[in-house]
Amino acid sequence: MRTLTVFVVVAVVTAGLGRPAQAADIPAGARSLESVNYPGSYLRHGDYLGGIAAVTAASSPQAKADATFTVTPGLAGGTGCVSLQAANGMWLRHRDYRIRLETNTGTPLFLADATFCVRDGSISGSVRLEASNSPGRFLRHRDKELWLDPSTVNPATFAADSSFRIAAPWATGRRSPVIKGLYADPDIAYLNGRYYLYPTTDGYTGWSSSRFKAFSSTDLTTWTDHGTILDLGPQITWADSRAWAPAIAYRDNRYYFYFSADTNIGVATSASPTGPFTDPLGRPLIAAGFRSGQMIDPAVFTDDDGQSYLYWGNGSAYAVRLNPDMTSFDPAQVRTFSPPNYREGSFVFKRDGRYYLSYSVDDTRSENYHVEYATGTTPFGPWTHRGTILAKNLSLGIKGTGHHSIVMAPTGEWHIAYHRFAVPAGNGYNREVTVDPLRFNADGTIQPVIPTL
Ligand code: FUB
Repeated sequence: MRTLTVFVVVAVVTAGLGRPAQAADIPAGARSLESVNYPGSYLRHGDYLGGIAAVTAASSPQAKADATFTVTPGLAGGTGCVSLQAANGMWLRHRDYRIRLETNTGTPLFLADATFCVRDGSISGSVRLEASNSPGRFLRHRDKELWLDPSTVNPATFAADSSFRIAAPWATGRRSPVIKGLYADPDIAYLNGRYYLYPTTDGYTGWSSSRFKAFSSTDLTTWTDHGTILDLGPQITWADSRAWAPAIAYRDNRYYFYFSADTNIGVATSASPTGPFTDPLGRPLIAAGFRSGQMIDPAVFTDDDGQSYLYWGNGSAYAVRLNPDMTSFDPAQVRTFSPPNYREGSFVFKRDGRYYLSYSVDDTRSENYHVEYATGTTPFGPWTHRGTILAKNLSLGIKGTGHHSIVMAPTGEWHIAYHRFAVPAGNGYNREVTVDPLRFNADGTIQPVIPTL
């Protein structure tokens, strides 16, 4: 076996050195990188370290995913430089000259360590990856491990060890948008052992969609499309358009679907989280003009005592206790908040006895649309502003990150669903939905979300 390996190494390197190298390039998107001198072995990660390993059609889905990376423009910039992102959102970077898989901390050092400039490989069609911040050091395999090494002795062997053929991806690379197509304003919930996403259907100038859809998943990765669950045209008598920003709630074996329609807020009910939903009121729950600003962007929080609260607003944030029927409230009890920079998209959740109010800032058509939050001791505050938790990342082409919702998994981990401009060519009317981890510091404050592709 050892003899055969050595023969393959020598044969490929010799052949390679005789041929002109091809212009170095790796097209963006999902790719697998095959070792030039170990054909059938691919660049991969395992236990958060880089290496190479054999992958075949019979390999496990995990092995295929570990050998697949999404190639993006270099996080640190640079012409002809790229970064490689794994399906879990982490990036290949070098640290202490070892190639590792780590979460983007956003520091200049991380961005540079995760950026490699593409050079010609040892044979036609292969490439080498030179560290953007360590010229002369290349990503190479050594004893099946990936290191960032300079060529010292035996340049031919080194060139082969650091050369990779760009192959078709063994698995799907980029995991987002999690629901394919143009959607925005996702409300995420965990109901009956499944995650559900209820978004705005996007892709219409002026946000003029009339239909709401639902999606569900067991793993936050593979989502089932349940189709249209409410269509304003035939189903709602008092509005036809601008079907925006829904929210789901559950009480006593019924599901309550709150939605914006022509800048009113309505509520529809169903026995199933995927509908069909019907309008029990035949009128808005909150009519346009009820308070200042647009009556849009409902969100529901249910406290440990079973009391549900409705939040909504644009320009000002409003909240009120819902009556037990979930379809009415006392208008005299509506509270108004003015958190700093508040625009819209309120969301409230509770963790370790503390209430969190998060919301969108700026205009959804701006690349600067982002999410800030505040904490309080009751569902009505008073609120202490804590700062930004989610914002654009231009090095990844991620813009307009906002209108979010938050869910806790059965494992106790938290996730944030939000929309961004569709990557790469979207805007405020062409948005897409993704989900990323939400992490907390020991003092209960929220760590800035690391947006991933
Ligand atoms: O999707 C239409 C509107 O854009 C939503 O109601 C706002 O929150 C903003 O995301």
